[in-house]
Amino acid sequence: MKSLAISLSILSLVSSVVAKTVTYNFNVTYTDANPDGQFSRKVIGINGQWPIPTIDIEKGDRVIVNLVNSLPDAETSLHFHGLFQNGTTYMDGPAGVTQCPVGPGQTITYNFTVNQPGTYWYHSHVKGQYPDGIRAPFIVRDPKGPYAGKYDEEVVISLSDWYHDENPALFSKFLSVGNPTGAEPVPDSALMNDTQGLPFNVLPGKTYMVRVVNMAAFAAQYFWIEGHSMRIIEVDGEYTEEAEAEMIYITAAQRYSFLLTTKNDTSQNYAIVGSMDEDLFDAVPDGLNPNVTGHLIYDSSKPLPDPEFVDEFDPFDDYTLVPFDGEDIWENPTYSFSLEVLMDNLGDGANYAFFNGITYTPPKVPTLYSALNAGNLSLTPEIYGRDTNPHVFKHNDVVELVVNNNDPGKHPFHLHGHTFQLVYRSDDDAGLYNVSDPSVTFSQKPMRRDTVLINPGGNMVLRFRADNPGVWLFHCHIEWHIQSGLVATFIEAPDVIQKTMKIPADHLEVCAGQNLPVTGNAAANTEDYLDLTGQNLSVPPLPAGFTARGIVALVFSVVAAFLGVAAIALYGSQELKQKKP
Ligand SMILES: *[C@@H]1O[C@H](CO)[C@@H](O)[C@H](O)[C@H]1NC(C)=O
Ligand SMILES: *[C@@H]1O[C@H](CO)[C@@H](O)[C@H](O)[C@H]1NC(C)=O
Ligand SMILES: *[C@@H]1O[C@H](CO)[C@@H](O)[C@H](O)[C@H]1NC(C)=O
Ligand SMILES: *[C@@H]1O[C@H](CO)[C@@H](O)[C@H](O)[C@H]1NC(C)=O
Ligand SMILES: *[C@@H]1O[C@H](CO)[C@@H](O)[C@H](O)[C@H]1NC(C)=O
Ligand SMILES: *[C@@H]1O[C@H](CO)[C@@H](O)[C@H](O)[C@H]1NC(C)=O
Ligand SMILES: *[C@@H]1O[C@H](CO)[C@@H](O)[C@H](O)[C@H]1NC(C)=O
Ligand SMILES: *[C@@H]1O[C@H](CO)[C@@H](O)[C@H](O)[C@H]1NC(C)=O
Ligand SMILES: *[C@@H]1O[C@H](CO)[C@@H](O)[C@H](O)[C@H]1NC(C)=O
Ligand SMILES: [Cu+2]
Repeated sequence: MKSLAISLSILSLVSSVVAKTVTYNFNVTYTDANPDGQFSRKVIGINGQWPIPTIDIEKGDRVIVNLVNSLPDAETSLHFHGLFQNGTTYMDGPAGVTQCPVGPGQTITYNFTVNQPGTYWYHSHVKGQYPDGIRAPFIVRDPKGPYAGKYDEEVVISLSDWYHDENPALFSKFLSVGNPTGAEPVPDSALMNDTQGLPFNVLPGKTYMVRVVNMAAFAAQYFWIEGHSMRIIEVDGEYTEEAEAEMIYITAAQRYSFLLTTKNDTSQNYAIVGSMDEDLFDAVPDGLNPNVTGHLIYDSSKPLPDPEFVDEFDPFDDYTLVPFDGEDIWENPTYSFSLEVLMDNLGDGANYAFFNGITYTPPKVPTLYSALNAGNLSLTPEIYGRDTNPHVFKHNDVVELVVNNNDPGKHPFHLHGHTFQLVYRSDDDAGLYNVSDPSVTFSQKPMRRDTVLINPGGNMVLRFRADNPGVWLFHCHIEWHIQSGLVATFIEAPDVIQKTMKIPADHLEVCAGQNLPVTGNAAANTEDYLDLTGQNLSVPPLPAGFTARGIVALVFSVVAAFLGVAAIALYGSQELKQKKP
């Protein structure tokens, strides 16, 4: 007993000595890159480099990122995807939510400790900026974790999609009357570790822990390694019981770690394949290669094989994963609500995304700053603005969130500040969640993760504990949909935030430097928090009786005025082909 107590106290001494501060100085600048070998373009880099650095720390470390925005013409910010920011919600990064956007020439410091092991990533959380290059893995090593000692080496592989055009140009075409069906821009290629033909040199008879991060703007990928199976041990920072998979499906923003044991035989090399899910694309452009290939190289003098043809994708189902800690379903929710997903046109003819009829529109004051200054009205959702889609939870509520996907598309939903339990997920086209349907059964040891795919026309039930006071977004991680409004704001225990947190001075200076208000409700009204006059609102709806089909007709007539009848026939047939049934 005594020697155990002593060794435990030595252990805690050692770990407090080991925890260190890791400082990154990031100067955000434009540079050029050609990662798919097809097209050189302007990208957003850091310190003149692209790809930008992978953040690589150990559990318990403090991270300091001193960020300078040297983009002459664009705002920025950084979000550390999957990190709970427990006690530091103001370091979470989304502009208009927990901070002001960092304007050209401005600086900001992110300063937080990380007590979660696992595979994460970081990216800009301003408009649709990260697909222009400002995204990279964020690794938190865990030398004392449950799988430590079960592998010889760990290695990161990032996946992403890639556009030749810059986001602002793609966005203005996407969210416009010229695109009334809301067809998302299709990526030009897929990348693996920001390149194609990635070599992964391995030794025979070893076990690697491979951390895969999908940093895509849009596309999920099927991922597999020919001739090898993967033993999944972590998703989105949560350890799982070991689960064997031949192929995984990894949405934008998800992460998987798996153990890969190499063969003893070095006579052959193997393809590593990522294949973008083309179901996500309304129309697949001619000549698109959805695949990216790398190689597991045992012997560099041997050939690098082309991937074999796969005629049906049959990926591992993440609903079957079991958390390593065996945590049971959180029973007896104290706050239950649902979010209804829909895509539709607003009065400007563009196609927007909605939760419960609301398309997210940023408030004038970052939501966290309103929460801090609203006194006891901080518990009243209305003060945060109609179109931020606010939901207020009390400290330690057990929250149950039902999501009904009334849209024929797949969406990867992400919650900041938490992992949620995926207690139920329907198949495609199951319609609305029905609690009395006897075929609906909940997982008793549901997997926890921070990003989850909802099936087309299906539904799902998520649960989490409101044990992290802060302001947290819930949104689709397809950047096109975050920009078209598929976002809700969760304000968690604002009364506790008021008692325990203070916004760092340099964050407030970012706002002051741009004359952005930091007190008041969503409309920046400081006198009466219940008076929302002047709040930012979405574009008003279409006049009654006007339908999406009417918008298509309207577009054709506008085009006709410019181009004449022959052009309309051509344009019209293209648009109609793109429209989903
Ligand atoms: C950031 O990079 C730009 C472009 O290289 C340079 O002009 C500027 O001095 C740098 N700023 C800092 C703080 O390093
Ligand atoms: C980071 O935060 C810690 C804890 O609040 C503080 O002691 C430290 O001075 C901060 N460091 C920087 C560079 O802001
Ligand atoms: C992928 O890139 C990361 C970050 O640069 C690097 O640490 C890792 O080793 C690369 N993976 C492979 C298989 O080369
Ligand atoms: C590789 O060789 C080792 C040692 O001989 C053996 O234990 C192991 O099972 C072999 N692995 C495979 C995949 O055959
Ligand atoms: C991409 O890979 C899939 C799966 O093997 C295959 O069906 C498809 O033909 C490949 N596409 C190209 C352009 O190579
Ligand atoms: C919200 O209001 C602010 C301040 O008036 C304005 O700068 C911003 O463009 C508005 N945003 C939207 C989306 O309406
Ligand atoms: C909020 O506080 C004010 C005064 O500080 C008080 O008059 C009012 O009753 C409180 N409202 C609630 C709902 O507690
Ligand atoms: C929900 O399921 C119950 C039991 O099967 C059924 O009676 C009821 O009609 C369903 N409700 C809806 C709205 O489909
Ligand atoms: C945040 O920290 C508190 C203790 O300080 C803990 O009870 C809670 O579970 C943590 N929440 C998360 C999401 O890490
Ligand atoms: Cu989406």
